[in-house]
Amino acid sequence: MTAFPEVTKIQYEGPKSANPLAFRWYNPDEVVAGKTMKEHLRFTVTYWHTFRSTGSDPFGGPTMVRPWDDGSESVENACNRARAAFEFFEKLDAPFYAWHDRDVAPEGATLSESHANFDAVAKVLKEEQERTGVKLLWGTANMFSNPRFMHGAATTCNVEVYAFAAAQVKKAMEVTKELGGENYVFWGGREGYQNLYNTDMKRELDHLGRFFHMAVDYAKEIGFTGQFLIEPKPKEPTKHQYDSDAAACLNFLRTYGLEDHFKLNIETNHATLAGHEMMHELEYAGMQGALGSIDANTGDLLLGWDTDQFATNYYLTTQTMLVLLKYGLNPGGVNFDAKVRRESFEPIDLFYAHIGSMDAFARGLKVAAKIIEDGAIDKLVAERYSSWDSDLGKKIEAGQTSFTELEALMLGKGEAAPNVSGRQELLENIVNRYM
Ligand code: XYL
Repeated sequence: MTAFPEVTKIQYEGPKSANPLAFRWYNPDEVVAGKTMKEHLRFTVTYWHTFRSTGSDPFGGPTMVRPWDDGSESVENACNRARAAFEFFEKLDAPFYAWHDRDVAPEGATLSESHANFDAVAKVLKEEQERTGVKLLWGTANMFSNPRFMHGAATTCNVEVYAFAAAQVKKAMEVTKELGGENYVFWGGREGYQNLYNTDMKRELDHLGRFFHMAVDYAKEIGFTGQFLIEPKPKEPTKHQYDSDAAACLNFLRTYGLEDHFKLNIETNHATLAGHEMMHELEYAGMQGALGSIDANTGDLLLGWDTDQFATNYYLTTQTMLVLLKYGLNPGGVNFDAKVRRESFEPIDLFYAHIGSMDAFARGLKVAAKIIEDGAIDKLVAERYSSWDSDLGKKIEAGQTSFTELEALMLGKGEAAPNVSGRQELLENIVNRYM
C-alpha cells in the first residue's frame, strides 16, 4: 500500500517551473560556496508535526485526513505510520528526520510497556532507515504532554516525576544511539514557572543542571557521541521558560559547567516570542561557538503564540543563511519544526509545505552566498569599524590601556573624531538588489 499514490519523487526543475510538485531552487547536488546544497542544508522532516499533528486547536477537533493512520494508539498503527513517513521522506528527497519518543511509539500503562512499544517501533524505523538511507538528525523525549509532567520534568517539585523523566531520557538516548542519531535535543517543555509565589527557582535550576550532567555521564557510559542541544524558548506553555533565549541558555550552561557538552538548537518562532530576530539568536549562539542546529519555521506577528508555520519569506531565509554560512551547521540541520495549517488538511499539502520551504532556504542560501562572495555587506561593516584598526583601537582591544590613559588622550584632543554614517538604508537596498 502506498500512502502518497499521486506523488513520485520530487525533482529539481529550475526557477521557471510552475510544477507545484517540483523544486525551483533546491538542487541537492548543486555546489554553492564550496559545498552541495544538500550538505549545507541538511533538511529534516519533523515527525511530530508532519505525522502526528491532527489539526485540532482549542476551538475544534481534528481536521487532518491521513488515510494510513487508523487513529488508534496501537503499536501496529505506529508501525504503519512509520512506513508512510519514510515514503514521504523518500519522495521529498529529505535526508533526515527527527522525533520525540512519544511521536513514534505510543505510551504504555507502565514505563516498561512504554519502553517495549518504543523498541518495537524503533525496529521498523531502523529497517526503513536502512532501506531508504534517510538518517536521524535527532531524537528527544516528550516530557510535557503526559499530565504527570504538569509541574515540569527536570524542574518538577515531585522527585519521582524527576526520576521518571530521567528514565525516559535514558531510553530515548539509547534509541537515538541505536538509530545513529547525530544529535540529542532537550527542549524544556514545561521547565519554567507559572507563578513565583510557589516556585523555588534556584532549587529547580540546580535540579536541571544535575539532570543534564547525568545525561552527559550516560552518553559516555553507552558511547553516544552525538551532539547535545538545548532549545531556547521564552514562554508557552509556561509563563516563563528557563531556556528563555540564547543568552539565558548560555548563562545556564556556564553556571553549571555544561558549556563543553551542549550547543543550541535555535528556532525562528521562539526567537520572535523572545522579542528577537532569528538573525540575533543565531549570531549570539554562533559568535560563542554554540550554534548547533535550527528549527526552521516562522510565526505570525499578528498572532502572539508559537504558530510553527513553514517559512517561505526569502528575506528571512537569506538572513538565516547569512549567519549559517558564517558559522556552519553541522552536525545540526535545517529541521522543519512546522505544521500545515488546520485548513490544509489533505496529504498533498504536506508536500506543498515542505517543497516551498526547502526552496525558500535554497534560494536564501544562494542569495546569501552571493552577498558574502561579493563582500557587499562586509565592506560597509569594515568601513563602519575602521577607526578600531588604528593604533588606539588595537591597544584597547589588546587590553593594553587604562581609563587614566584614555582620559589623558581625550583631554589633549578635547573632542572625539566625527562619526561615520551607519548606512542602514544603503545596506537594505543592497540586500534588495540580490533578491
Ligand atoms: C516546541 C518545540 C519542540 C522541540 C522539540 O515549541 O519547538 O517542537 O523542537 O521538543
